[in-house]
Amino acid sequence: MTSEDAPHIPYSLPRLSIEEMRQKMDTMYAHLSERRSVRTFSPEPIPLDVLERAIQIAGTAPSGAHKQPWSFCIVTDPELRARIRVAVEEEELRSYTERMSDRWLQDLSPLATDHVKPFIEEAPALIVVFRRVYETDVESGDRHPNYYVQESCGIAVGLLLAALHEVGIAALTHTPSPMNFLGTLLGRPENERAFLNIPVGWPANGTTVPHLSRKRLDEICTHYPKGDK
Ligand code: IYR
Repeated sequence: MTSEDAPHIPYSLPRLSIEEMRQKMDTMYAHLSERRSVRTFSPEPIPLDVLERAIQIAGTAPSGAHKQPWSFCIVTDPELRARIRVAVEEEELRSYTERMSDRWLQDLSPLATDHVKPFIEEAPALIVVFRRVYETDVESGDRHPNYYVQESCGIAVGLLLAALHEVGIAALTHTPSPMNFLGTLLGRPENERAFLNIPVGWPANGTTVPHLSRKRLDEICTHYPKGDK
């Protein structure tokens, strides 16, 4: 169904050969499977226009009713990052000592994380992502809801991470909790809630990552009917 005030326009995609599809997928998988969360960054500045381009890619994500309920803040200001680090470490200390269960701490132990977060100051930039829970009509001041905001922002961040990885920029999806202080420190509007803090940069020399493996295809994919392939 189309409506008169929102006309639809023609759309098509290139039709690849099956062999080309397989090859492209294999190449993309080989490349994306090299993506890792990194916690040690070189302080070298990254060109901001490259980060903006990655954010533009993130903004192509689908979203509930096309509301595009996301805002991305690029934070390079060292003084601001120092303040964010203090607030982050205060919350993380409480999380590690009071909020997280023994089971949670045990699950995290292979990652060797703790409440100390030097990457907030060492990485050349933070991309702080906010989810916009509603929009305010400029004229009437009325509030309009956004839809599937978590899902929409999650997809956008997935695209952001893939875009950064494409050009060799490492990232960490950091989730201090609670993280309301990010909205306060960055002076964000009332309709925004911090979603993720993403330090980005080149990995520091000597960076190591935990030796993790990913689930096999048959562990994450089920066919219906069962025998189909
Ligand atoms: N936010 C904390 C704890 C943490 C939680 C999960 I789940 C992780 O995958 C990693 C860390 C921190 O950043 O240390």
